[in-house]
Order: sequence, then C-alpha cells, then structure tokens
Amino acid sequence: MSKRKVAYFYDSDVGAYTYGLGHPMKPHRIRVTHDLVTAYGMLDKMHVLRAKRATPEVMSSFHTDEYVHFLQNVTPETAERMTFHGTRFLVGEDNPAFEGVFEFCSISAGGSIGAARKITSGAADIAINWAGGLHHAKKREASGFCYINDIVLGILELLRSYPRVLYIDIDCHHGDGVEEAFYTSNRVMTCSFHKFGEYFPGTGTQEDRGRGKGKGYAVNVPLKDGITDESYKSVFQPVISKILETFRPSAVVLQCGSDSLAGDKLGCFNLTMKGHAACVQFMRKQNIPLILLGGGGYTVKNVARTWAFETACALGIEDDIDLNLPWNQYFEWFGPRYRLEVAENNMEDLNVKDGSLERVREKALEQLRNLIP
Ligand code: V1S
Ligand code: CA
Ligand code: ZN
Repeated sequence: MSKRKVAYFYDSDVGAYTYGLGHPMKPHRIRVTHDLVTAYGMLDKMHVLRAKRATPEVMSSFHTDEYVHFLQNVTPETAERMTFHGTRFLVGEDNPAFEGVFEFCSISAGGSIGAARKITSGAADIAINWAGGLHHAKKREASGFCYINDIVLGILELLRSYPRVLYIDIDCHHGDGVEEAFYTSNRVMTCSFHKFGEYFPGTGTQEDRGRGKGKGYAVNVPLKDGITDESYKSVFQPVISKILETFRPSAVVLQCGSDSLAGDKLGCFNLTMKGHAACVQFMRKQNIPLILLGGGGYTVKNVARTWAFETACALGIEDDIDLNLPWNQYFEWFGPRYRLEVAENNMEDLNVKDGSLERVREKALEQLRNLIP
C-alpha cells in the first residue's frame, strides 16, 4: 500500500503568538512550514483541517482543574501575582505568561486531539499536527516551553478506541511529561531518544523503565553530542522493530521534534533532514495508524524544511519533490542555496567514539527481551 489518507491540521492563527523577545520558541515556524507545504502543492493531496480548539474540560482529562483555570486567566500583567512570584504553575523564564497563551495551547491541543479522532474514526491513516508535540507539560505545571500536554491528550483519545498506543519521541530532549503521564500503564509504551548529560530536563536514563503494571513500558535511549544519521538509524530501527514485535501497538504517535537536526540553536545532534525524516519513513512503512506531531526546533528555516519534507513523506511523494525550493513568501530566508536540505556539519560523533551507542542499543534490546507481554 503506497498511498495513505493523510489529515493535516493547521490553524492560520498559530503563527502570530509569541513567547517574547529573545525566547527561542517561535510559533511562527509553523506558518513557515505551512507556506512550504503550500508552495510544494501538497494541500491538494490531503485533508486540510482547522481543528476545533481544545476546551478547558478536555484539557482537564490530564491537567488539574486548578492549573487549567490558571492558564485561562493569567495575563502578562497578572502573572507575578497569579504564580505566587514565579513559584507555582509557571516557573522561571522558560514558560512566560505571554499574550494569548491559553488560545495558543487550545490550538496546539485541539490539533492533536483532532488528529487522534481522524485516526480512530478511520478517516485518516496518518494525521499531522506540527503545532503539537509539547512533551514537557506536566499535570499541574508548565515546563520547557510546554504548557498543555497535547500529546497526552491525543493518546488518551486514542485509548478510548485502541488497547495499546506506542509513543516515540525523536526530539533532542527527553519526553518526560508523556513518560510520567503513562509511567504506570501497560497500555502506552513510551520511547524517547535524547541527549543525556548536563542537558534539560535531566531525566531519561535507561534505569527509568516504568513502575507497577507499567514496568518495562518506558524505554529510554540516552545519547551524546554529535550523533549522525547512520548512528541514529543503527539504534532507532532495531529498538523500534523490537518494540513493534513485542508490544504490537494499535496506533503510533511520533513526536518529530526537529531540534535533533544539525545546527539547531538548542540541540547538539548532527542529523540531516533526510536522516530525521528516515524515522518518519520507517514508521510509515509499518502500516500502523500514525500521528505525526511537531515539538522542539529552534533554527526556524531548518524546522520548516524538515517538517515540509516529512509531510511529503507522509504522502509518499518525497521522491518527486524538487529539492530546489519553489518560490514562497519566506524564500529569502532559505539562501544562499535555496534548497530543501539540512546538511550535517563536522562535529564529532561522541556516541561511536567510546562505544556508548552500541552499549545503549544492546541494553535497550535486552530490556525489551525481558518484557513479559
Ligand atoms: N537549552 C536551553 C534553554 N534555553 C532556554 C531559554 C533561553 C532564552 C529564553 F529567553 C528563555 C529560555 N531555556 C532552555 C531550557 C529549556 C529547553 C526546552 C526544550 C523544549 C523542547 O524542545 O523539548 C520541546 C518544545 N531550560 C533550561 O535549561 C532551564 C534553565 C534551566 C536555563 C535557562 N533559563 C533561561 C531558565 C532555566
Ligand atoms: Ca526525545
Ligand atoms: Zn527539544
């Protein structure tokens, strides 16, 4: 089966929100991505939808009422008082109370819940929400640029219809919020690949494997700086294959954080656009209902390139894509080469240097062999 029914969620308001001057997270990147998707003529090849915005009630299926109520009411002016001087709900500079923060969250979460519904109804084989993937948000607190955990809400929606859901996270950071939400569940397996060691949020060792009934259902793949396409593939494919064989998920949610690309402002990996997209291609060919979400990604032009290319991968038209960029509203940003590519750089791959990649892979596979279904 080479063609897939693809549902693509996009809300044209999303790009206008701003976390504030100097903040690395730029919702505008979703608009630039959409502009490339449009310029490549992909809109005619999929169902393009504006999701119903997530309501406070829906958000409360994971978050506390008190926290959702706070987000609905906080403004830049009242933030100091409402956070008890930055000690509750929003802590530190990572999560400012920016203008419209609640609407931004309702767009992001609405897209992921809508994506889940398109999958469970059978209307789509693959559903995309580049405004989602905000994996650090906790039940009663914002964290790492994430306020509402659209991923957890999307997975909860999938669990209404499916017995088992696999969550895969290729963002450079650990998917801690999603892991924590399902840590004691054997119906959701979480698997995060991330930089570990003096890096935000500091969690995600291979000893963290889930608890109680969920023991063995959290898989962590901690990595070092400079991982290349080849190294990444050599750990991603065997670990995911083993998970598919043992866990047999009814649906997969793939968080496609693009801060794992070479040259990202906050990331420290060395993946090319094609190496990153290889994860999407590998998941697509498994023929399991699939949701693609965004996440991190701080070098805006590379985020847009990669997510546009991954939209093409979802459609199965990546081989027909002209790697010379078509004219688009942001064309001059893509100079000097004006190409759909993210090249690797000359940083050293610390994962192969000391043999740690092989050890991490073997340990993950060993843990999966011991999983009792
Ligand atoms: N790395 C990093 C980083 N940079 C910032 C930052 C920089 C400028 C600002 F004006 C505001 C924040 N914060 C961080 C990290 C959070 C990274 C979140 C990644 C999110 C994701 O890609 O996984 C998913 C969307 N925060 C920290 O390192 C915490 C601090 C410890 C250091 C930075 N200061 C600003 C806050 C505290
Ligand atoms: Ca990750
Ligand atoms: Zn990240």
